[in-house]
Amino acid sequence: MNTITQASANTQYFIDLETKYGAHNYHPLPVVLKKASGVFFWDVDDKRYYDFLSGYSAVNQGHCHPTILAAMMEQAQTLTLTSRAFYNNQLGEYEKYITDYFGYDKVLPMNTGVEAVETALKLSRKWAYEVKKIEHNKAKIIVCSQNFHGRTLGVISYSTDPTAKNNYGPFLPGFEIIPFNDLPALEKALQDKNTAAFLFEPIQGEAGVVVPDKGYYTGVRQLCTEYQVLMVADEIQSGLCRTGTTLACDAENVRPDIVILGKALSGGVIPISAVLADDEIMLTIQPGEHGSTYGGNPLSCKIAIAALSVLKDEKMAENAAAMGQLFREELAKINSPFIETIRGRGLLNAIVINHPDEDAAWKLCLELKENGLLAKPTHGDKIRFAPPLLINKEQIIECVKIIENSLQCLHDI
Ligand code: IF1
Repeated sequence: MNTITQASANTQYFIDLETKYGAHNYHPLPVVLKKASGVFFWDVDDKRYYDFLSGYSAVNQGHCHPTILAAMMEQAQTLTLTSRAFYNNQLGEYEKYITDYFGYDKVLPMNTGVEAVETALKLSRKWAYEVKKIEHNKAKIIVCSQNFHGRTLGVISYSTDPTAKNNYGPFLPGFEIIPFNDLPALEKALQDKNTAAFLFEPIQGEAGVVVPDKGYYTGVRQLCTEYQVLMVADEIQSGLCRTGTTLACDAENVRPDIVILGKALSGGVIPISAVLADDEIMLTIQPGEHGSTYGGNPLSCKIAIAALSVLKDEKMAENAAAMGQLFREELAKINSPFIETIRGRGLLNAIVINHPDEDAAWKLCLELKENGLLAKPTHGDKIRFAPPLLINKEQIIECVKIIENSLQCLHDI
């Protein structure tokens, strides 16, 4: 029975405000949230929902985590921003903490994920000219089709999604696009002696949670080493315990040359991102050659240390691995004719919908909302399911039941 109801007056009021006064660069689900804690949201009518998007994996630690908020509130009353024109007593402590945490010589702190991706692209090019000694202005960076690395002009230059780049040209040159999860294609592209780096998502999130074959990370590592090309892992969405290991590349004990972090580095509190690399790469950038007003600000440093410590102290990688396995197994038991594929690793999962109605995934998400679970389609027929990593067994079972009940609506459309 299709139970999708008209939005309440309260909900409609806030939707109308955003429609009238805000840019229309999103098409949100018709729900207006006012409060969140752990795995739950509450809307303006006090209805509770399971959050199965986690701010696109920015809220791995759970909404409004008390440890992270406490760190934020303490620092917010003390010192929030010095700029990098001066030293402060938080940045060095954070830099030591995060480089020890991930095992790299140095970190370059930024704010949004895409700023960190752009930083990694600049580092890769600078390293190629100054260390690998490739021809000036000839640096090539290999990327994968169906990639998503952010929304700046530089980064969308190598997007293969027309929606992300339509009428935004001209674009940044110097990229070659190969298929994801294709080692022979990578080796072929690496024959170009001017190759600086291979930038990839260990699991392609926006493409619909595309998980590569076992051994892919190992193969990438071997090829990048053999051809003296930087292996650059964009772990902004796949990292920070989301896929059941600290970094997705840890699943094969592979160490990228550059690791890019964002999203859950702040636990969903404020934008914090980071680029990790060893000295040979990181020290190619000299004073004045890169920066950011808020990058590495004292408030972010305190928040990020708390966000990282929570992941480890609360064993969130282990829980993500166990709960993700349970989620996929329980989903499979539904045996729904409308679920074509279930895929993912840890608590980064997605289903591919099988239905003649091209809006079936959207309509299912509306039904899920009515039944108390918030998720959103990606690229039409795929629905990403990514709850906060502290979700427990009983909650997983309850949410699979909600998904099973909601799937019934697809019989009626
Ligand atoms: C939107 C997608 C997810 C990312 C990876 C870099 C960035 C992202 C692997 C840039 C950001 C966000 C952006 C947000 C929706 C969301 C998203 F649907 F766009 F593709 F998660 F899959 N690398 N992803 O996933 O980080 O600059 O946004 O901090 O733009 O709609 P950012």
